[in-house]
Amino acid sequence: MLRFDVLTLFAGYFEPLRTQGICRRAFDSGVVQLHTWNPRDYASGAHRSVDDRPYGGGPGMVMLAEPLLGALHAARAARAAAGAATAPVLLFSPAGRVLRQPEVRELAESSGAVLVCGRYEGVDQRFIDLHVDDEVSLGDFVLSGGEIPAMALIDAVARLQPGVLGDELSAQQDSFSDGLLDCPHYTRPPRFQERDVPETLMSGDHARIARWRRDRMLELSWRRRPELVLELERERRLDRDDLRLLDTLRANGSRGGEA
Ligand code: 9WO
Repeated sequence: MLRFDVLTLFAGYFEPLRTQGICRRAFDSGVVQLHTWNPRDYASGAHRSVDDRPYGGGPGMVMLAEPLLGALHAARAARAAAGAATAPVLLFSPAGRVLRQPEVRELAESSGAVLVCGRYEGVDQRFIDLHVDDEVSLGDFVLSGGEIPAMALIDAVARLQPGVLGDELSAQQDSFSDGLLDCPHYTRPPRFQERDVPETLMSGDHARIARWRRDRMLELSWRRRPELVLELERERRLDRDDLRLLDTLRANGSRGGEA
């Protein structure tokens, strides 16, 4: 069972995850569990402050270490009481390592994680140094808090749980399942604004369709994310047909651009 304990000042963000779409199924069936812990509940003083002004001056506020530690201890105790295995503590920040699907897959097979959602200008560095195992980034942009990255991570692992996607195969067939971008998809009608569905997809020839899809994955990945294709090539994970197409793509000199 996959259990997430989320340290957040804004537990309400996570409600839609429990009540909508694919993730809802994961929560309803109990294969994924989510518990939120509000640092404010572990704050001391009459004002129960969770933030204070930064030493050294400057704009904004910094999250206090103590209320976060109180929330972390409560989360750890609850996990232990529930018999859940110890889990890594992850903090979402653009300074972290960018999350990729192999790590998502690893997390999906684990017992979960404690997710720390920062707010304001950031978290007191001593809490990070002493209690955070890994910093996780979703990319080079700045948000107002770690909640949305936490939701993204939970969604990414929830959909990989057995029985959560209606069609078990679709989890395997998605972008990145094979280290490549996904191929284009088409549905009815056969003609839309003068554009026809690619003839191969209407042919009923399953082998030809599979090869067409694989070629489109390679072609799209080569144009937009050549490093993905080069990684598969290095790891010898391309078959002979893949390598033949790759030769053609290289000859056309279309790497990197959209030309
Ligand atoms: C912000 C930041 C910016 C540049 C370099 C390092 C940084 N760390 C943080 C940080 O920890 N920010 C906290 C969480 C508090 C402010 C809002 N936070 C946040 C997380 N903004 N953006 C993210 C984030 C997380 C993962 N992927 C992209 C953005």
